[in-house]
Amino acid sequence: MNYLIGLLAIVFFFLAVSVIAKSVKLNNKLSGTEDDDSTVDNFNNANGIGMLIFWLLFVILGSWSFLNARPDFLPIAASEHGVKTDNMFWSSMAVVTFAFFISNTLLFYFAYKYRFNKNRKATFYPVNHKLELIWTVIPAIVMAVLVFTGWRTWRDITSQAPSNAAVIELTGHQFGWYVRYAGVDDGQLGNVNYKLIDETNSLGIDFTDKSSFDDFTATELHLPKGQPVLLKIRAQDVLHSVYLPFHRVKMDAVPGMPTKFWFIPTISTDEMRAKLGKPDFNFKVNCTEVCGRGHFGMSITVFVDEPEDYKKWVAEQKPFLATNPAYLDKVPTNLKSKASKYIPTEPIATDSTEAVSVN
Ligand SMILES: [Cu+2]
Repeated sequence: MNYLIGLLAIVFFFLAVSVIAKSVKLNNKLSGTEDDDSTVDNFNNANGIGMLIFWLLFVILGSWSFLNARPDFLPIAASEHGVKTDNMFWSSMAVVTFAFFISNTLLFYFAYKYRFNKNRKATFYPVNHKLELIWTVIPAIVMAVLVFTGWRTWRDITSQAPSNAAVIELTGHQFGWYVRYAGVDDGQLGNVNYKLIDETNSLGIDFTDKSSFDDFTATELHLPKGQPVLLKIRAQDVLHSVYLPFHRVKMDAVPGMPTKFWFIPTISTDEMRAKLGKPDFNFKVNCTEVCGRGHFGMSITVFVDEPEDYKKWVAEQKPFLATNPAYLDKVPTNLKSKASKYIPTEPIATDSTEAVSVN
């Protein structure tokens, strides 16, 4: 439908030009002003008016297309830096659109106004240093301000995460995300080693590292509202990419090269549901690197909880070692007593595949 309207607009534009050209010619013939140069004059007149019509149509269609596409723009920003990058995007957009509109309006208007007229002589105007200085210095300042604010925002986004950040690991694989939390006790993720991967320990968690003992895995992502979150991102096979559109978080997951992204979620799931008027709404992590056949299914649900709810959820989670006590065998003798703290005295059902794998 939209393509049809666009096509019709172009066809009508050319029709309008040819009709105007013809009527100008006819008018000249009737009024007897047509002489030897008349064909050239008529073409110039038609082109001049055509320039104006083109710009008018461009502005109308451009504005319509912008307004029409609005529902497909990025959703409400639900993170601190997201608001900043959105502001930066829209202020850059405003500056660029303003400059584009002014310069092109003048361009098309002058093409019309100064079309050939045999009674007019062109002015020779070789140089004006003042004018050149103005149109060089002003854009240079504006560009410098845009680049500087961009650099500052980028520096903040890519800076070290605060030490109190919730550390969460997201590992992409064909086809899903493994989620691992740093645990309740040390707030540190234990080492992983691909050689230790087996059908239960899909991440290859290394139990010779005492930081691993309290780590727990999950099938969904819980984030505390208003607190820093550090995502440590890895991939096990091919390139994947972590994308949380509402939080303006996007970072590639690269095999053999851990990446990270830290941010502060500002809107809880409940608040966003109320804002959007969609009681079933959920934030999502999606994969935005086409990584194979099941790429489309690489999506997990994200819950942004109030800090106390988040704490409660974390406290309810069982460390990997607690659900899989058999891995106590992998713990070195000198750390066994520390590790066995996490093993429940009454063995609980080992349902590890469900706890670890996603999709
Ligand atoms: Cu993917």
